[in-house]
This record gives sequence, C-alpha cells and structure tokens, in this order.
Amino acid sequence: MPSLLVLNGPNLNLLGTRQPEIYGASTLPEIEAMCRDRAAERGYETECRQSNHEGTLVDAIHDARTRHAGIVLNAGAYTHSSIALRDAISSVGLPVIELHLSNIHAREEFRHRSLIAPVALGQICGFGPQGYLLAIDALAAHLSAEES
Ligand code: CA2
Repeated sequence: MPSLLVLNGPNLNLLGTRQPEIYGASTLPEIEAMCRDRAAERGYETECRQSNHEGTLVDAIHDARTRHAGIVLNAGAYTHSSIALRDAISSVGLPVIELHLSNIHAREEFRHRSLIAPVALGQICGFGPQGYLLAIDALAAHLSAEES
C-alpha cells in the first residue's frame, strides 16, 4: 500500500496540555490515530513523526523521498523561519500540504509569513485537528489525479 508521512514540528508534542483555545483539546497521538484512519479509508498507510529539531525534520523530509507518496507538514514555528525546511521540500519534489491548527493569518504579524507556502501544494489552516483530515483528503485526491 502507498504511504503518506504526517510530520509535526516543534512543540506539537505538547498538544492537549495547554492553550486548547488556540490549538484544540486533542493530543498528538489522538490526531495521529485520526490521520491513520482517514488515510486508510483513502488507501494509504501513514507514518507519523514529530520532532522539535530542525535538522531531524529535514532528515525526515529527505527519507520521505523514497518511502512516501506525499507529506502533511505542520512545521510549527519553523514555518516562519526555516529556509532549510523549505529547501528540503523543494529538493525532494514530493507533494506537501502545509497544515496549521490555528489560522496563522488571523494571529500575530510574524505568523502571517510562511516560508513553506511557496513550495507547498497548498495550505490548510484554522480548522483545528480536523485540518489534518482535510489535508489527507487533499493529498489523496491530488495523488489519484496524478495517477490518471
Ligand atoms: O497553528 C499551528 O498549527 C502552528 O503551526 C502551531 C505552532 C505555531 O508556532 C505556528 O505559528 C502555528 C506552535 C505549536 C505550539 O503548540 C503548543 C501545543 C500545546 C501547548 C502550547 C503550544
């Protein structure tokens, strides 16, 4: 079965412990389980990874090149700062959906700019944990359109 990578960046391991008004009440393991179920319904296996370290996230994107058909990426705060993550996405050439739990455009000015958006297939933000499912649906639809 083809496979998707759901990759989460810094501090997202803390989901469900603080700031539920911004990020929702679900924990990361709960979100990952939802992703696995939705991807399975669409015919994909799912690998879920999280790291607080930029280089580890770059390595995960590189590893995905030979192992996964596409990536759902919540790069957390690295979204707004990491040229390394952007270059990694460009270099592997996989479709990447940029995902954020919160609406980054309705928050502080520094969150409005994404270095990932120009190299992503698209961006989903503001729908809480449900956004991960929307991202999986969008990625699966894109991949099946690519096939035909
Ligand atoms: O809305 C998102 O998904 C973000 O990627 C979350 C990042 C933030 O830096 C981005 O601007 C938008 C922060 C994740 C912090 O996660 C926490 C989880 C629980 C408690 C505190 C923070």
